[in-house]
Amino acid sequence: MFNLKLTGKAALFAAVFVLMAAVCANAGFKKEYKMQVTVGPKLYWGMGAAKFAELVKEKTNGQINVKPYYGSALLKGAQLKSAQMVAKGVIDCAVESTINISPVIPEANIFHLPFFLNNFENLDKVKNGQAGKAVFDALRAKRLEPLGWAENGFRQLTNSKRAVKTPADLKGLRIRVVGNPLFIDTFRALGADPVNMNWGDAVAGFQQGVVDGQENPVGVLLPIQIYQYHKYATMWNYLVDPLIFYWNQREWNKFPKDIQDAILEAAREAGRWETALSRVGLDGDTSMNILKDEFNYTPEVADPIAFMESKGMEVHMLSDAEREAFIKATRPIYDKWIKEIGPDVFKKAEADMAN
Ligand code: X2X
Repeated sequence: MFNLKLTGKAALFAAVFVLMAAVCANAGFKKEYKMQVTVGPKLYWGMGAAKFAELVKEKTNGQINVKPYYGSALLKGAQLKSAQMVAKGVIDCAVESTINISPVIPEANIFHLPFFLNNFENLDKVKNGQAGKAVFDALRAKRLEPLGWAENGFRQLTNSKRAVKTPADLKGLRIRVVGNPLFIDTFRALGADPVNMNWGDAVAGFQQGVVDGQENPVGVLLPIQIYQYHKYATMWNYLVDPLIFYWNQREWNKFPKDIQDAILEAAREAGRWETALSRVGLDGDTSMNILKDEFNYTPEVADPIAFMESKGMEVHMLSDAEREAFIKATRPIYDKWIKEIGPDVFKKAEADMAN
């Protein structure tokens, strides 16, 4: 009798426990997962963040709510703190440029060696190859879970003073760069006068003429209407910044497998869409066809170069012969930066490109 009573009580406790566990599991998700985004919602990168949030909601049946905080609002503009703050769990996730994660992930600077990866084919080989894997492994080692790639794009030079076709043309120009020291070294090697500035201050800097020029991809330059401030563009593909979707690892590991799979799928799809958007008109018809065929999406600007010209810009396409002088001027910084990145990662990238 006594035993039976106990068994009955135990069963009741067990049932209550199971019920509570189930309730907790559902309530275990946060109301909102905060996402760091460096730029605003109109830039292609920002549009990719919105797409990701929308797809996460859809694919998790509304269980996971990602909220993008644009303009590095969670970091008070300090874009280079992104990886550190997501690793700490102050921010849940991000879609971030490799440039901005490099203080925590020096391997990510493999994409920023000047005139190293200068076309989409090489970029894709490196992202999908051994070097890309090394960057993802480095994120995991810092308690950041990488979910997938997107793209800010190959960075192009614009300025208000003169056409730039040789390093001599850059001499003395004040060029706004991100506060990643690799960029300072590169522009000093080219004879320019680089100025560190967070993105949050940069557009006002262009407007007020605090700097003469800048370097950013077309997916940033068109939405901020760079043609209002700068007449000259040099399309030189001198380096690229892919974007990475990543999540605080502790939070990530709390998700059940089906939620993880849904978020990974959202990152893959949003990344494919945003990468195509950032490449439209720069890779023949390839990206335009991806957007039309896979996403039934027509971008506003089909040809970014023609668009900039239609706004009065003088756009110079750097030729291979002209590129040689820029390569020669920037090679002296390679030794130092290959050491910082890791010589093994550099070798992997070279091998990926040779594949
Ligand atoms: O600050 C920049 O130039 C930007 C927006 O491209 C990055 O965040 C790397």
